[in-house]
Amino acid sequence: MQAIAERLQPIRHALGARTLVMGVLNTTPDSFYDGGRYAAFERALARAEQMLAEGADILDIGGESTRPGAEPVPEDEELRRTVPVIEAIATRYPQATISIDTTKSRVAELALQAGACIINDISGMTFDPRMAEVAAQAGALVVLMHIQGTPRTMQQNPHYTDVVAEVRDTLRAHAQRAEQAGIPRENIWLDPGIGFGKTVQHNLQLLRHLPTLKSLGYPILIGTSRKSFIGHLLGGLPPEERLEGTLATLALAVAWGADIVRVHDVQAAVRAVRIADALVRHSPNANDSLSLDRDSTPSDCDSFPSNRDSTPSDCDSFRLNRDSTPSDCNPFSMDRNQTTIDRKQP
Ligand code: HH2
Repeated sequence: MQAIAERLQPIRHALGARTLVMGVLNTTPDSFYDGGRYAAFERALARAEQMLAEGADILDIGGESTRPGAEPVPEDEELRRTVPVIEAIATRYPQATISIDTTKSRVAELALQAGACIINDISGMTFDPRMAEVAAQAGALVVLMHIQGTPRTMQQNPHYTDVVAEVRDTLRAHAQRAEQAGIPRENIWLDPGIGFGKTVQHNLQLLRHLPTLKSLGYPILIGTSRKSFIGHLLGGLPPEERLEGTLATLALAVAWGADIVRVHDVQAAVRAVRIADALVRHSPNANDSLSLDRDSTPSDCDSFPSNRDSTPSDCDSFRLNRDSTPSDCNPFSMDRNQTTIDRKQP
């Protein structure tokens, strides 16, 4: 099997040139959207194949639901659900980039041995003190997410004085701890944790203020896919009817600086982010994002800064004011004051 550094090469190459799409594959019976669909081994493999064919850059394999109220899954059970699937995907599709969605260091360790090269830890490596050591020793890339509380309790009463500043500071601290543990900077991605101890308004504020999180200097991953805030904003739609809302969040997240999106619907998401990329990154050819933009005129180019890290003052013609406060700029004005939270879905 390839070394982890080699397995990470394809995504290192593509990162920044286009938005990477991470496809969700939960081998759980109870995940809020795909629970039970891919718990059987053959179904999980078929789903992996489908997501790769649809253009997934990364497959994120999870064996424990982290939906609000979820109880922890014993380590043995999580291993039983995830490791054989990872091993089989890595064998059948050696080019696939596989991520393990876990907070347990032993699960991460065995998943890396089975063929994963990314650890996606919703606790930002805080639930298991050995996680950072496992990641550092293996040379794995880590996704460090923000969560307030634990999945069991996080939606009981999410509270922040300034959600954007608090999430930014926590993510900065996660990254610093990771680097101190020996994980190189280029192996760290950050994620504000949409739906993890957040009200609808908290989620919206974090999305609008992605440039603040981006200013930490790490790639940003966003996981809005079919989450409950989308259902709330659309009058209570169930997860099955949240695709269009999800795609809207993806396009704006890309415009606001997201580098990786974690989604259930790979084909739809790939199509949406390619268009967003064409607008934001000047990469108009969906299949070759590094090709030259032969159709763009100089005036097209002048109207938008090619550097997405530029400050709003650099890009006066960019209509979305990336530093505006929620009250200035509320594209979701339908439900500005909504604070209700769904207890079953992130
Ligand atoms: N969301 C979920 C799980 N893992 N990881 C990251 N980095 N970011 C996220 O937003 C995120 C995540 C929840 O979605 P899902 O896996 O579909 O549901 P469940 O936790 O019920 O399995």
